[in-house]
Amino acid sequence: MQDQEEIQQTPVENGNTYSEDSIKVLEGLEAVRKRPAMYIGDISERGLHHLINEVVDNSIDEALAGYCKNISVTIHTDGGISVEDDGRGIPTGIHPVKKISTLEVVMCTLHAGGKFDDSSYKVSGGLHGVGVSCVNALSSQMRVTVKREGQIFTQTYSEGKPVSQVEILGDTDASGTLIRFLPDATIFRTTVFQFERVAERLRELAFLNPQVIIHLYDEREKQEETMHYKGGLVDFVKYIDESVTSFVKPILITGNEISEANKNVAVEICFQYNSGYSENILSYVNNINTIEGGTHVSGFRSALTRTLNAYAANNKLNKTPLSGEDFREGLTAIISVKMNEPQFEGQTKTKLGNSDIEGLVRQIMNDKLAQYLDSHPNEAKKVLEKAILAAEARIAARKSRELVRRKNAFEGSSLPGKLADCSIRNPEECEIYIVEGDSAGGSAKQGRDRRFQAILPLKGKILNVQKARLTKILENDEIRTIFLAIGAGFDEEFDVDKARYGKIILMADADIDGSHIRTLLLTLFFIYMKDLIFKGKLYIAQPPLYKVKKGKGEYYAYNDSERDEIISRIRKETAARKGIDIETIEVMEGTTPDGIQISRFKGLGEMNPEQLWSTTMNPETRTLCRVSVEDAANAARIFQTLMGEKVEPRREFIEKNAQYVKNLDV
Ligand code: 0RA
Repeated sequence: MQDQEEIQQTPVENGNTYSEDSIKVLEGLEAVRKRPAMYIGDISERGLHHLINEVVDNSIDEALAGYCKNISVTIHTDGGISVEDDGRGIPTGIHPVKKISTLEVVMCTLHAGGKFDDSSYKVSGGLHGVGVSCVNALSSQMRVTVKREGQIFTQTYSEGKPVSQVEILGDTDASGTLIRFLPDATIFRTTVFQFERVAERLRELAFLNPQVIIHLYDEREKQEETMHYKGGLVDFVKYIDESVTSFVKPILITGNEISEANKNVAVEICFQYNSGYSENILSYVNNINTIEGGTHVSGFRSALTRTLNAYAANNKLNKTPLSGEDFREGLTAIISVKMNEPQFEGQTKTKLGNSDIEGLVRQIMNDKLAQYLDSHPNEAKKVLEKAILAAEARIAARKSRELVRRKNAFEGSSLPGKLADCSIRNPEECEIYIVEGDSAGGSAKQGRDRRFQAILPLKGKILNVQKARLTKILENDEIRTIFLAIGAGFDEEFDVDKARYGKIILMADADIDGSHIRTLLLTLFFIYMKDLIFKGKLYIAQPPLYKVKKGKGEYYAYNDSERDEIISRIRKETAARKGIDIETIEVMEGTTPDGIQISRFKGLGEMNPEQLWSTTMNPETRTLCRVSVEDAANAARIFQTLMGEKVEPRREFIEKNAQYVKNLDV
């Protein structure tokens, strides 16, 4: 869920000024190199990983069109990536208009990568469906090898421009495309690919497209994973709910329909109920995660409510009237729609807008769910019993909410006593640090710039909102304090525009406990204040892990490799100054008392106010991670694992991630 994008406060634009007559429309791949963020979102770790998606999406397109079965992705030791598929291969004949090889046209022309026929679904309809030519533009080297029509063709490029002709290497019976690229280190802030981050998206694609077999191999660590889920969405739902107990088998609903707009639409839905209280709906259109939902999700929700209510009425199962949310308590659902020409709307262009899809999904769900309920009376009964319990709890919660509201607990006037507020009132300029522990809270209060920084210290762990019903949540002091301080209301009445701060920053220790607290807080925001995340207002502070000291010089490192870099830089400087060679220095460092001292910060509380300010809170020098719900599937699973009732998977998960504490939030 957390995006590792760095929000270091440096200007995005490079400061170029354009005189009127120097303005020209940038064409082609030069534009991509000048403004990479416009094409791939950003140039952080997220943008880097997005390069792989762009290439793999083309291979998935081939699979959807029925021509490709295997996709292999390799992370090479030189930092490059290969993506190989056994599709038809990129066309190589002479392009009728450009009079050069179509291969070169596809690889070097913006937006020329798409399929030309209308019979297959295009995956590349979403956020940054910019194609393989963009990846080419942002690579210092690229090589494509195509097997097609009996021959093997190849061409190489640099920064998006060909550095060779299309050459024929020999004959073959096979077909397919192999693309190898090396991301341009002058463009990306980091060029190191993370196995798990690559694996997450590939796994998602493998669940959504059960016909493909995806193989991921990491040459660096000799790590590999084959992703092939014949069960498709059923496997996906089980994967997400692996650490919670579900009390019905996953229900699979599929349909192929012609939409009102006369297009072929494939709908696949799988859902199950677990003993938890939260609702978990993941939705996709053409393999793109529609984070903000849309017409397919509305169709699903309304049909779920309508069909279950009708069944309850026909079988005289309920005394209490049931509402939609009652049927979504403990629900994990995946909705996947494949269609032509999806329209994406919303804040992040991840909301399906095509209006005819709502009725189409509703119809398929109504018909097939009614059939399912009729043929599975035991399961139907269990689902309805759960919904009735939820309705009773909801009514109780409303009562206590009204009570709370009457006491004016969430409304503006009275701010919590623990909050050290800032003096500026304009939310856009203000930020609040939600800090774990009183001692760290104290340092933060002293170290902050009180004009625009507010501090809210929290005591210990907050309530796990995924495991508790609303009534209990409303009674919890820590949670009430958070809502009060933010001042934007609660749950259904939550209005992000009323938030008293432009940035909400979570600050916890970089250890397992801190990570757990972060997860609990993320869960609270994820479930009850999602819009803060959509609007990009939720952040995670990045305190340093190490202090490296040499003489009077003090340096902070945020991870192991930064620490090692600092050490070697100091050694080089010392060596240069003393005129001795670096090996001698290394030997001396181990023994001399005036050597380099490395201390590890065990917690925020170990830092004094000045240190905390300069390393973690000063906007000029700090690094913040913005929380995003880009990888909703992974976030959902992590929440279930950390919050679910099964202990063993949680222990395993924490142990596996212990040395990469940061990854717990990914
Ligand atoms: C353009 C047209 C066709 C296929 C492709 C591009 C294509 C691109 C990529 C990128 C990676 N793997 C790919 N596989 C195919 C259609 C070709 C035809 O009609 O035969």
